[in-house]
Amino acid sequence: MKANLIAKTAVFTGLILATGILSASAQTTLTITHSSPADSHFGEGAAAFKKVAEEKSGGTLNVVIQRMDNEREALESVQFGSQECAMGSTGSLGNFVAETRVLDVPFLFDNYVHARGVLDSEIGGELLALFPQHGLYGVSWLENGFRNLTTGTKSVNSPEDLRGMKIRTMENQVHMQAWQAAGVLPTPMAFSELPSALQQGTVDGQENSIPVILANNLDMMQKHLYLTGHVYSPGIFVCNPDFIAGLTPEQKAAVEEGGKAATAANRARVEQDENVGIETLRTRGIEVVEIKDRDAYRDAMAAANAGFEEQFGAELIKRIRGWKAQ
Ligand code: EAX
Repeated sequence: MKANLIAKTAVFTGLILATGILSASAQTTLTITHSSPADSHFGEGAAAFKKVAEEKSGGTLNVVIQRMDNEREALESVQFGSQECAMGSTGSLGNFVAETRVLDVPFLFDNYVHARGVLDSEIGGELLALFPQHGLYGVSWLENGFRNLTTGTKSVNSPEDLRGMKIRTMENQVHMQAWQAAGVLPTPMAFSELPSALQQGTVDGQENSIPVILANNLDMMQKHLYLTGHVYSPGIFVCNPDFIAGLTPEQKAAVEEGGKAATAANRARVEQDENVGIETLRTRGIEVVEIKDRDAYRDAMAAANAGFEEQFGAELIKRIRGWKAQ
């Protein structure tokens, strides 16, 4: 009787275990965070990823999308493995994969075609290949957009006026060095802290892409928008390398396909925001100032260039600047 009960319990436990294992292997949950709201260039990238990755994995991947505006913490969590993947700007990525900082050099790219071309070329591929050495897996390059200066009460008629101003920057050494060269007091902080810093006036201004300004209503907290386009801000889609290594070949392919779809959707939204966003911002009330003499901004930051060449190699910078569409 007792033996029978033990046997039955064993079978029952075995069944529970088997079902547990089956349902666990049937679906793998992939949590991905992104900065900015769902209705943004990153939100659309994440949604496109979810659709394609779930479909191509035959339903074995369950993608959960969450918002997280502290991009450094998101990267730390991915590296640590407490979340599977993240999308956002490369603002703090250089603190993890130092080599990617070369992309943050101001006035490096002439336009979107140039920037996208470099990221899609072997240069972008070589950089992605370095991620696993730093505990991250780079799925695909995304885009945050060319960055523009915004200020609160202070107006800027020329880069000279920037001297002594406190400008929030991303937690990015290259950006900080460039602003410092222009006489600015760069104030690095996570994006999650930016709205309150602007509202409280702890900084005189900030710089960001049109998609980010629009999606996060930063224009409501600023009076002037200067279309400086001083630096291209890439985006990145990363996952935890052990998570990727544990996927089936079909799931891995689904993540890669999803990554391509994310890039396409994200870039399309940046383009749309760039095309109609400036007008939208103008009608919402912020003063939009075209910059006739962008070279003046380039010159103001030029003192940082020698340091950048030393850090990243003049050869690589030249290779990026000289990229031409095939
Ligand atoms: O979502 O921190 C920043 O300014 C970045 O542009 C961020 O990606 C915003």
